Amino acid sequence: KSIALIGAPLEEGSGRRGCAMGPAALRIAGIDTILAGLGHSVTDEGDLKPLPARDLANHPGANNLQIVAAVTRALDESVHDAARAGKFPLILGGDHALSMGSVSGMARHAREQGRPLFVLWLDAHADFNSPATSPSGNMHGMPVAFFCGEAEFAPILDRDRPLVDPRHVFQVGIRSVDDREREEIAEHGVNVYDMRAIDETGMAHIMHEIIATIKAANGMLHVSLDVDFLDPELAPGVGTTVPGGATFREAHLIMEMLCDSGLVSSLDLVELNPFLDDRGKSARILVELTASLFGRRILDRPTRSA
Ligand code: DIR
Ligand code: MN
Ligand code: MN
Ligand code: MN
Repeated sequence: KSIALIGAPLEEGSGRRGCAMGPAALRIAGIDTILAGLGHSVTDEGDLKPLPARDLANHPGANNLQIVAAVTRALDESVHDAARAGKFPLILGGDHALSMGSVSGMARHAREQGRPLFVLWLDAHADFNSPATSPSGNMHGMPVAFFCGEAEFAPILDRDRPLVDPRHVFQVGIRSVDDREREEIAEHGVNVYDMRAIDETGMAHIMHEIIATIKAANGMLHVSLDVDFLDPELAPGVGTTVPGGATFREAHLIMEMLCDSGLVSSLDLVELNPFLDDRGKSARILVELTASLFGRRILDRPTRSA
């Protein structure tokens, strides 16, 4: 594969400092060399330059709306451009608000290809708040509502909505949901596999189901990996840890099965806060998981699971 690394050092969506150092930490952890070592061609586009967003007024329910919108507009363009050039956009975050831009860029690309875009959201949180419902005003808790079509977000990016059909969104690892989010995800028909579902049915079963659905629709898949999807013992470098997260093997299994599926077209690595990390541990695990997605395997398997 030809992979484009796009740095998005956004931290203004998260309500605290530190995520702006995420792209640097992922580069220091060696993301380019590990992917090149797997036989891929990697180009690092450097860090994104935000586009103007001075048309937007401050909003009491959406902190730092201007800078989040400026990054969204820039990322929408660069992700779309990379995908159209036949590259795999790999976004080095940055807080989760950046997924407004990456998903909209890929949604545009998928539409031009005549294929539906699916989104796999690996996160402790549903990120389905809006300026009207958010308890915090932090926009990293809003990207799923953004691309699932909440009208309030229209001034950020002028597009046909929804950008992604909410029934094409799969959330896995969820264990912290606000009251209003609970209603919204149910109303929109988002597919949610919470931690209990993982405990009861197992990750392999869940991933088989998701992969089969996307294959049947000839879809493309965007994967968005929030560090807090992982258990905090494994990955402490994030501002919003929630106990009881995914294990090392559950996370790698997802990536290994996705690799075999051949469906993944783009990836976000988000919410890494190196200021809170333990000696680069969380940055390293993100890089290792990315390697599994791009073909690193324990042993070759003669028959690949569908
Ligand atoms: C909470 C926290 N639901 C909010 N969200 C986080 O502020 O909207 N998302 N941490 O990753
Ligand atoms: Mn473009
Ligand atoms: Mn998130
Ligand atoms: Mn989260």
